[in-house]
Amino acid sequence: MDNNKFYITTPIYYPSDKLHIGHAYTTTVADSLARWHKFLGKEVRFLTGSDEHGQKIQRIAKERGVTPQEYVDRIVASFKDLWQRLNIEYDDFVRTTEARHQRAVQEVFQRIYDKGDIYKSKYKGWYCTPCETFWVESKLVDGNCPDCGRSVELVEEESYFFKLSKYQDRLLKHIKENPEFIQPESRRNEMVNFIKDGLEDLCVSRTTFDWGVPVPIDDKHVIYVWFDALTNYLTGIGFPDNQELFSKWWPAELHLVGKEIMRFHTIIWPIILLALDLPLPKTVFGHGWLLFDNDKMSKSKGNVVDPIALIDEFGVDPIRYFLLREISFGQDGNFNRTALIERTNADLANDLGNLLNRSLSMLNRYFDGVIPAPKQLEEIDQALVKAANDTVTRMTALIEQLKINEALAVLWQLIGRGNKYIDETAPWALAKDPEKQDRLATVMYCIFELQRITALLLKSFIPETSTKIWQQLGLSEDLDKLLVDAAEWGGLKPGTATQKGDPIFPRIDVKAKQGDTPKPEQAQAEPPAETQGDNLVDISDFAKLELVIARVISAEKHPNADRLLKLKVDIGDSERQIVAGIAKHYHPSELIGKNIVIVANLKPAKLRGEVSEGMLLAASSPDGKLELVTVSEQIAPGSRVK
Ligand code: ME8
Repeated sequence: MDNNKFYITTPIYYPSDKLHIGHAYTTTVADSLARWHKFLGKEVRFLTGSDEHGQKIQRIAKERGVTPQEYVDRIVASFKDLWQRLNIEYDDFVRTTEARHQRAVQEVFQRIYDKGDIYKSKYKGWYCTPCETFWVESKLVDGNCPDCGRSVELVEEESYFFKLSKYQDRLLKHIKENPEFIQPESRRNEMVNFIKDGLEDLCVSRTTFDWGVPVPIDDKHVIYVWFDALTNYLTGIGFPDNQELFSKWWPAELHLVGKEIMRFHTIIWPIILLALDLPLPKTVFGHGWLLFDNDKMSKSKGNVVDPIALIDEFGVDPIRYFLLREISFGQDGNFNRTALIERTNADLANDLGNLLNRSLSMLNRYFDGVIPAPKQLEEIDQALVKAANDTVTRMTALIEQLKINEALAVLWQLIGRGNKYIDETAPWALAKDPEKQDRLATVMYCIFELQRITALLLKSFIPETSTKIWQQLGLSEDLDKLLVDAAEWGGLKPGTATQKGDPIFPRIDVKAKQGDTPKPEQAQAEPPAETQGDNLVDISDFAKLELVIARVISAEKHPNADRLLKLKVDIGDSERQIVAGIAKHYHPSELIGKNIVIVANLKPAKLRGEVSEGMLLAASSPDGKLELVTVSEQIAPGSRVK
């Protein structure tokens, strides 16, 4: 197999309706994988499309009073709009109504017919139109489709049949000898059991409607929509007329599909290919379902999530990032707004956005925004270099195993490390000491080199953000063209003039979006870096907060967390324990006797095992230094701040 190419496909979706977030999920994953493999230096072909024939589409068009062609033309245009909004960079889009596809499907049918593997007979059995699937009576569940639970129709017609049974043993052998063929493993076992139960020959033509590709030898029949649709993977690489293109790309490295259509892709499709004497794709990966609030999305439940509305509201990268990061690839995952907002605030606004923002502010202040040359690397810097170089290796290995969410988690560990490095090296303290200018230069260089590497590692997943970071870093190379070797430490040129811009991810105001509150741990331990938004509150909202003066009686380090301090405070009529993320900014002894402001009616929360009964208020300077809000000793503990 040619290791230097990567041919990846998504399912071609039915234009029976507009696409939802589930379709966006598969396609975003495929797009990110395609981009990642390009980044690795491979030649990549990424194919998607639309599955436009069949009884379902013909019926819907009739209900709407338009021709099937008019109907699909409109919906397919909306598919392409969505892919553009999601920054999906496909190389080809196969519409099954295109002439080139009709040519490919008829050729496949004809070759298999000529070989003697398709024969004419009579079909009598059940059909599920929403799934476009034939069922024998014994497989029905309570008389309904075993896949979707909807009612099935009795079909009795003359049909052409494809000898699946003839290839059963060859397919089982292939699956056994090629463990990477069906992934993940749980799905492989399911498919093997299904095949071992015995394969019935498949009905591959219909006569009771005409919205399909005509059978080449018998135009009373149209070809079964799944036989038609699966062939798109060949159409998109020039089959049968462009032999050069076809032999360059076939077999595919990866067919990415949802788990409900694994049977078609791991039984019918490989048997079509075996009958054609073509090699089988390297891997068919069946990912899990995206649920909405833990429930399957469906129109009748009214819980279908429209990706365009989400992009309009949050921007494209929070959606892409959420889909890639939140769901363990292969398993079912849950979509809901709270999780989306929390992910965006925690990972994109706090970790990634804040790192850029605070470091650019410091660079502007200490070096007029120009990257200084690094001097002697100390141990802490060398550890950062190693962490960055290891991240590239670890991500590559994880993506090879399609563990995309884990690869992003690894990248976020590095980003977290970058923030920690700033806290630990405390550039604001170095800047005060003229003798530490060299050290300050080294630290600032390391912080920015880390972010140059991060932008490169992000570009396959959230390309728009990666470009924004690149621009603010003032880098001139064409980001699109850079490959993984550019992510090695040391590529940042001293003298680069950065260009600080707006924060790349303003925090989303959780309350304004949905009347919800952030997790207590985030609210208390992580003072927000940038709070933006034009969401006004009225005075009654403000009055709900009990802001009071608290006098610090004692302060000590948290036993289990470097960032946290544990304070005892007097609030007039009682004492409280407060745990706060200020250890990097205050020595416990500095705090004793201070009159600070706390939110006294925040629900208590445990932070690393210690109860915190309130939250103190603080503000951070552009370079990340925190300062507590205080009032003079004249004000008695317990006084309300109004
Ligand atoms: O099956 N979660 O098209 P389709 C995750 N035309 N993925 C989801 C999803 C969800 N809730 N909902 C849909 C067809 N998908 C055929 C395919 S291929 C030769 C023919 C994704 O419009 C997932 O990839 O019903 C699933 O397999 C596909 O959309 C089904 O799209």
